[in-house]
This record gives sequence, structure tokens and C-alpha cells, in this order.
Amino acid sequence: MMAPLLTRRSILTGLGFSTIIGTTGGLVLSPSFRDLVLASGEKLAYQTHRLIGRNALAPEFTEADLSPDFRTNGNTMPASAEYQRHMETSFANWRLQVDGLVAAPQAFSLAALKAMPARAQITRHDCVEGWSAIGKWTGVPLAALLTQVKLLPTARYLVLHCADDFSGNAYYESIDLVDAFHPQTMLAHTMNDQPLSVGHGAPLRLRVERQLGYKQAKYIMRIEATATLANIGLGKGGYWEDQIGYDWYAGI
Ligand SMILES: Nc1nc2c(c(=O)[nH]1)N[C@H]1C(S)=C(S)[C@@H](COP(=O)(O)O)O[C@H]1N2
Ligand SMILES: [Mo]
Repeated sequence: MMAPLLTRRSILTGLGFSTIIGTTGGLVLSPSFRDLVLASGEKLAYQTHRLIGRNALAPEFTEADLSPDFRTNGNTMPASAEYQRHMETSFANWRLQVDGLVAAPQAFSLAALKAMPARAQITRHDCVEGWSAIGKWTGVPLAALLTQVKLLPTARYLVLHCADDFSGNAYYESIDLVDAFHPQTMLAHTMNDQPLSVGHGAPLRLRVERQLGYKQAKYIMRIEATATLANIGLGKGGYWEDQIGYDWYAGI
């Protein structure tokens, strides 16, 4: 188990992201992982993505392609008193907790995240319900954050805990480390050059561009690095995965 981590660590400090992803893809995901976690159709999509390259980029568009109306979906206003307080104070006291299987857990303020080197990308969001929209996202590459908190060798997933819920069941999502280190995977604080609105997930939402809309977790409060998804929610890796059996790996 040490070799992959050392490789990933040394590459993180020394070389480019694409090399990290290739290495992570080759070493972190074992066949037993795929067999245990994925159902057969989903497994096909996952393996196809691995063949064409999990590190391949999602198409990017131009400002001229931006959708004039990017609709909201799912929860558009978390009901919790804690979230309401943060909203009323413009998220000044909000912190993103990053913990779990990391050597250096940290709490990031929104100002600290906005001060980090940003990436911007114009991509198409595809909802499983049959609509798409093109938007511009600006935020912190997740890889940069993970470098700061120092993932432990036992970490295999990142769980995104959100502020909202449906009937008391918290919304959450999870991704593997290949997607976590993908160059387009970011924590977006800005949409179409404006601070992320509450409807679209303020103050911070995930963009994981090779997957469907429900993976794009809004209202992120905490990111937890884990070795397994079995102990989170009902164990399927996400709110919709738990509730109605959506694929955990929603590759597009
Ligand atoms: N926390 C949270 N994240 C969420 C949802 C949600 O209800 N709560 N809905 C998901 C779904 S199904 C989609 S299509 C997108 C919608 O994002 P938008 O509201 O910015 O269009 O957010 C996803 N992330
Ligand atoms: Mo969706």
C-alpha cells in the first residue's frame, strides 16, 4: 500500500496533474473495487471510461455558448437554521471542513478558498431528468485542496456532505480519487462570473464534469475522505443512489 501513495505524493509535488491521474487510475482502483461497488451496466460505463481514459476532459465551450437561462433543480434553499444563519451573514462564518482520512484536517473560509489559485471552465451540465445547460464555473481545483490536507494511503473516496435534506435525509455525494484529481474537478464558488447563488448551491458546489447532474453536490459543508462508502447514509454513496438506485458512477 505504501508504493502508490509515495508515487502519488511525489508526483503531486513534482509533475503535472495528468500524470497523477494516470498513476492514481492504475494503482488505486483494484478489480475487487469495481466488482464490489458497481452494478453491471454501470460497470460497463465505468470500464469504458477507463478505456478511453478517466482523465479525458469533458468538452469545454465558449462564452457565446452560455445558456441564457440555467435552471435550478433539486433543493434550492436549504431549510436548516445553521444554513439560514450563514446565508444571512453572507457566509462570513461558514467553513468548509475537510477531514476523515487526511493527515492535516483543515477548515477553509470562503475568503480563503477564493484566495486560492482558481480555474474557470465552460461546460455542459446534464441532468438525468433530461435537460442540459451550459455554464461557466470558477473555483478551486479539488486536487489543490487535497494536497493541503494530505490524504492518507487508506483514503479511496471523498464524501461531500451538504447542508440540505429531503424529508430529513441529508443530501450527500461521493467520488473516487480518479475524479477527485481530474483537472476539471473543482469546488466552484463562482458561476457565470457571479458569486454562486443560493439556488445553484451557495457558497460552494462540486463540479465533476464527466458525470451527471446529481453528482454535482451543492451546499457543501464538509468533505470527508473515507476508505469505504458503506457507513455513509444508506451505503450506496449518495442521496439518490440510496433512495432510488441511481448509479453511483454516473459517467457521461
Ligand atoms: N445539495 C444538493 N446538491 C444537488 C441537488 C440537491 O438537491 N441538493 N440536486 C442535484 C441535481 S439532480 C442537479 S441536476 C443539480 C442541479 O444544479 P442546479 O440547481 O445548479 O441546476 O444539482 C445536484 N446537486
Ligand atoms: Mo439532476
